[in-house]
Amino acid sequence: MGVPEIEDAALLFVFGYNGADSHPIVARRIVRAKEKGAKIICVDPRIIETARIADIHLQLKGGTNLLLVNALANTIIEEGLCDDAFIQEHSTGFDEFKATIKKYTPESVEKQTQIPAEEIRKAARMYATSGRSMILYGMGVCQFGQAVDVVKGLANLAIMTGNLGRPSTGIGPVRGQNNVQGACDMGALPNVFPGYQSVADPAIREKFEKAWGVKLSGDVGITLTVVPHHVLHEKDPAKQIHAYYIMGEDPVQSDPDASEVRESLEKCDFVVLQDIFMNKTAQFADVILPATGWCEHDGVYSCCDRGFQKIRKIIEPVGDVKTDWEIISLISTAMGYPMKYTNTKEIWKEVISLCPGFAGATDEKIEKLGSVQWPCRDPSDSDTGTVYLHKGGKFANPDGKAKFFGTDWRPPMEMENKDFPLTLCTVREVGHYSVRTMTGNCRTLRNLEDEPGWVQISPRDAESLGITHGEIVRISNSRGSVLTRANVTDRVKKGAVYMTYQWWVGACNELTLGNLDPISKTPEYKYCACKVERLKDQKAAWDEVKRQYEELKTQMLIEKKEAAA
Ligand SMILES: Nc1nc2c(c(=O)[nH]1)N[C@H]1C(S)=C(S)[C@@H](COP(=O)(O)OP(=O)(O)OC[C@H]3O[C@@H](n4cnc5c(=O)[nH]c(N)nc54)[C@H](O)[C@@H]3O)O[C@H]1N2
Ligand SMILES: Nc1nc2c(c(=O)[nH]1)N[C@H]1C(S)=C(S)[C@@H](COP(=O)(O)OP(=O)(O)OC[C@H]3O[C@@H](n4cnc5c(=O)[nH]c(N)nc54)[C@H](O)[C@@H]3O)O[C@H]1N2
Ligand SMILES: [Mo]
Repeated sequence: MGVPEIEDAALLFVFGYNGADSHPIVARRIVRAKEKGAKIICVDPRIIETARIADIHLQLKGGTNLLLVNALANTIIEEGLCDDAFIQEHSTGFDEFKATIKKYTPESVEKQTQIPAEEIRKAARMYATSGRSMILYGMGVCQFGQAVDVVKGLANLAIMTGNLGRPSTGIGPVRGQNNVQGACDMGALPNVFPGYQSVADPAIREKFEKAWGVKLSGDVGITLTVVPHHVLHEKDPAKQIHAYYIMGEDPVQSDPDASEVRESLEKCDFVVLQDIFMNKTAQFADVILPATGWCEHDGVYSCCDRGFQKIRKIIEPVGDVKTDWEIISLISTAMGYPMKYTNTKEIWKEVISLCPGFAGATDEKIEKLGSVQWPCRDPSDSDTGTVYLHKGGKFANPDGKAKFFGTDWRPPMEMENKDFPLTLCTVREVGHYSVRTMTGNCRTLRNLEDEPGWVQISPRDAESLGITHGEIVRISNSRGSVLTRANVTDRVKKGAVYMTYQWWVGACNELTLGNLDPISKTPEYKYCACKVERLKDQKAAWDEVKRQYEELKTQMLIEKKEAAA
């Protein structure tokens, strides 16, 4: 699907995705769809903005996604709302799937999901019968130990109702950052070269070996989230990590279980950080390579809808910096493999020459059309790219069919307990971005919202803990303990608290745990146990917050830079 198609859906099924805070521009399309008459179903444990304009808000208990998704599928089958012709012609595995989800009646999941069975039925009917239902999902799906199964579960809903391969239908992973899709497109995944070409395929390896004049390994690499394990606990010397080259990432702030991340960085023999600002990880770096920011260089981004778009240099870089591609080229050359690009157009030309799915997305075409969505295989003007996938019910599996996957629900790994009675879920807020180097270096944004961040807590939990709105509280569990402010709000349910991962002092990743989905290796950022405590001496608490913040600002050179400006 393309982002503009959102407006023309007859129904939007927004699942674990908070567009208003995370992608305000996409969120406007959701509002526009509503204005055009679309129905909206919102599945989120919090009363987010989408919930306020939704026809149905399924305010489930966090961590119960697959129970709900399976119950929706169960209802669609039981009530005879399937698109039988589509299932027959375009899919495999339906009978097995049916057998797996038979036990997931709406009644059977009522208690755990905290959603009345009748609400689940209503939502299932609405989704199955709208004619053009589109699913948008986000981190409320992906950041669990069981994530890929839920994505497949959402795909099951689309396949069984024939909501695929037509405009304004389908399943939209509204991907995180402006270029997270591009990182994957360019092969920043452990198992593929650029263009999703498998490293395990000898013919593909041979193609890249010829083009680059090197010998390439067919071994699948590792993901970011298992690096600490490979540094700290790996017994096989061939798999141990001793040096870590980190580019555009701040693992100390953004990876789960920060104390383990720090331990692993300390143990690494050599750490390189290539970034545009000092960040928390910079403290552990042996070498820092300063790069240019997005206004200071040319490039191509891929939008979450697979659209290639150009970014352009509009100002001269300030200071002793180089573009990321120049730094990589220089390092490579120094290491004995000369890279001699003179501009990004040359790099792009090489990309499309090696990736059949991108071959038609020439620089000129992207320039002319503004956005070209892959697959785009033909360089001629007639191929303007692919707005939505699976047209005519054709799928990428060898048999051309979609496959149903029925899976059973697994609870999150660390459930609330006697010592840590609340669940912590970590999310985003609109005013600050990811590890906050970019927005935290901006005084205007800091004036709007600053350290130590907030923890959203329900009025009932706050009352029983004796906490009032705006007070500094301590939030802790077996892994760590941080200070933040209490945001007492009835947008969250009793028993669950929410922090955003933007804050350096109120750093929620001191508490999160590295329970990874077995396939995607994404951590369970959305669920762990914690406790929240009232602090009697508020002045001492604020002094401590200020002390920690000043220390971090000094490390990140923020005051120094501003004093100089
Ligand atoms: N302002 C701002 N914008 C950003 C970012 C930022 O840091 N700041 N980060 C960017 C990045 S990297 C990304 S990946 C995107 C992510 O954007 P989103 O996908 O919107 O991410 P989150 O806010 O983490 O989570 C979405 C929702 O999942 C809900 N949720 C929690 N648990 C569950 C559950 O068990 N089931 C369901 N169904 N929902 C649940 C949360 O309440 C939350 O509202 O945002 C991007 N945009
Ligand atoms: N608890 C919790 N933790 C989370 C999440 C959550 O929901 N909860 N979300 C996770 C998600 S979805 C994501 S995507 C990650 C994001 O986490 P990160 O990728 O670590 O965070 P970012 O802020 O996107 O940027 C990382 C670094 O890139 C630098 N940078 C920016 N532009 C450039 C550039 O052009 N070149 C170079 N070399 N560097 C640049 C920034 O200064 C910053 O230091 O966090 C994850 N961590
Ligand atoms: Mo992300």
